[in-house]
Amino acid sequence: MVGKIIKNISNVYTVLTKQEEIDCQLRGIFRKNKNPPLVGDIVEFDKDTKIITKVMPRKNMLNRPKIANIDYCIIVTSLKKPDLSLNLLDKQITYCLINNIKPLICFTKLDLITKDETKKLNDLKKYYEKIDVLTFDNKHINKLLAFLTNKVVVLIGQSGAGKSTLLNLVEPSLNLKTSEISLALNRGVHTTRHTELYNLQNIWFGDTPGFSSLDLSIFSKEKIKNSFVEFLNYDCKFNDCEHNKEKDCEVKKAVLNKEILTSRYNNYLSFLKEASK
Ligand SMILES: Nc1nc2c(ncn2[C@@H]2O[C@H](COP(=O)(O)OP(=O)(O)OP(=O)(O)O)[C@@H](O)[C@H]2O)c(=O)[nH]1
Ligand SMILES: [Mg+2]
Ligand SMILES: [Zn+2]
Repeated sequence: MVGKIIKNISNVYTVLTKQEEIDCQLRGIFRKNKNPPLVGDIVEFDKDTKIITKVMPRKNMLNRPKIANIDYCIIVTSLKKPDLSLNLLDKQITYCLINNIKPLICFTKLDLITKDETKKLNDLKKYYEKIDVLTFDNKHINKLLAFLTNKVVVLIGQSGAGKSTLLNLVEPSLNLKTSEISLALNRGVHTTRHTELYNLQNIWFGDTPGFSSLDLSIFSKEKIKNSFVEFLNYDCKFNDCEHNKEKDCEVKKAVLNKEILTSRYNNYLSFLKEASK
């Protein structure tokens, strides 16, 4: 039989077929394998033993959170509690693009920011839209839903950002567990512990455990550079310009001219330092 893995908690993989959900286990070969099946995978399994025997080729995957075959990734980004981190936001955008997944941003906690901060947010939204990253917020989810019909969409972001809350807004009867952040640490308390796909309003949504940091060190400088798509609009003197220490760099000029956000450029330099080669 064939189905889609919609949930994985330790050794149990819940597979959805056309008729039902069936809890399956892995064949030994997968357990030794460094590349086990993921939530989102289409798999073959034995109807009697309920053992997964084969994973179909994937379109794409993420390692953190672990999930496969995604159309869009919503980067759920809290403005306060936990506070907005443009470094983490840009890192998540880079992470999605390197993995061939289209990122969107959903801002949360707009009710907790000042008028001045709202104005800054609107400028920020314009910039990200210009580089082809659509932005939404959790006060206007209908706009988001209309856009995502029939897609597989994974929610990623810091613990406490409001991922599970967003899905409860889409479908209140879902009633996913959510928790207030720790005020002492100003960060979430890791409420969601596993990745699970939910079909809500004809969209597959993946709720995932939050993280506080992401590691880009396995990626090359070249890949990181190419993920800053706005840099590709500039012709530097050297073709392989890293936009770093080089003189006569058009990207650096564009930062000075305020065509490129200073935060984007500084985050780029910080990611380069992390890169593998
Ligand atoms: N004021 C305000 N609070 C919000 C908003 N969205 C979410 N919250 C609150 O933020 C807290 C964390 O929300 P969760 O949905 O649990 O966050 P999460 O991203 O799922 O966190 P993890 O499961 O730990 O990764 C909860 O107390 C929510 O009620 C919002 O737009 N405004
Ligand atoms: Mg959650
Ligand atoms: Zn350059």
